[in-house]
Amino acid sequence: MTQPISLSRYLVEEQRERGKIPAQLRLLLEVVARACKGISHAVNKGALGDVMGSAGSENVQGEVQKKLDIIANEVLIEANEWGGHLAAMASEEMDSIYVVPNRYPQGEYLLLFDPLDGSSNIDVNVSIGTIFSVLQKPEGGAGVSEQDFLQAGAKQVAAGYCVYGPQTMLVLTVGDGVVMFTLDREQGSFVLTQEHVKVPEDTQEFAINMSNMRHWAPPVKRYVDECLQGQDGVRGKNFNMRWIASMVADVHRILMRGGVFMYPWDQREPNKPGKLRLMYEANPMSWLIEQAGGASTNGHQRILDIQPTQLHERVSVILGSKNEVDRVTAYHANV
Ligand code: P6P
Repeated sequence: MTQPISLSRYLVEEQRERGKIPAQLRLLLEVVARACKGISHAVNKGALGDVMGSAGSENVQGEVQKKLDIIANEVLIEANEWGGHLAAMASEEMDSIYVVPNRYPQGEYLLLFDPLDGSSNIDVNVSIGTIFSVLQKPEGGAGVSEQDFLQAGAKQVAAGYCVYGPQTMLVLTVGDGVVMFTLDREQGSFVLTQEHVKVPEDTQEFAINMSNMRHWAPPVKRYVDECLQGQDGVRGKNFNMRWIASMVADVHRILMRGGVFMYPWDQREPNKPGKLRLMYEANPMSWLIEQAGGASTNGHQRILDIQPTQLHERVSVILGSKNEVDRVTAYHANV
């Protein structure tokens, strides 16, 4: 029986055998994974751990923070600030960047995260997750500023998520395809359970919040209407719909069996390009999807090519099976 491959062994081999990552990035990813194990432990306690419900505060997005949002944010900050591989961190839960304190050595990487995405699902026991993205701090310049984070998603050196569902799974790319690890709670370690993850180019499953239909732009409405017409319509096949309201869980399903996920611009807040955040939701998820052979656009351009202007800027997201994303994007071009 072949020896199971741990996350640590996979990362050492990515560094030593395949030369895909330097030691400092390997160390950073090991620490992020360890922090996710800690978050998983807190999430799994539920009502037994006094971690449910809201914290009585709002985040930079004006959203009510759950206790677990704050706990997860603190776990990631405390796990990563002392290691010497980071210059600074940015989080959905913090207004501005967190510069590594002077008492610790500064590193060359920038870590961005949504510490607990989908937190509206916490109190109803539906899968949630941590999303993370790693950038290299630009060369030169003393210190580190928010401007250093404003890099296109194509500049990421690592990206992934940890989904806290029936299994706790870590899904990762360092630009060498997508790999999945399952947490072995008896060993306390992530074990490689899937590599060479591929998103089928076609699908019969779409994910969107249908309650917003009356607010959508025509290209999105056209695409969904055609899916709903099923085999009697222009698509000539029936479609299924899923919406978990937890991006991590919806993206995980798409990585496992294909599909298209859409959180498009809509008329409810016309001045906002979309609901989801570019830097620590759309960019890491888009890189994972592209590394698995899928596509990801904002309806007009590749999400990974978008040059950010603000740390917490939002973006319209259409990602998943390449042929479906191409179709929705083409409908936007024909407006
Ligand atoms: P809605 C969770 O709050 C989140 O940011 C994503 O994880 C999810 O896809 C989306 O928002 C759900 O939004 O409007 O359907 O509740």
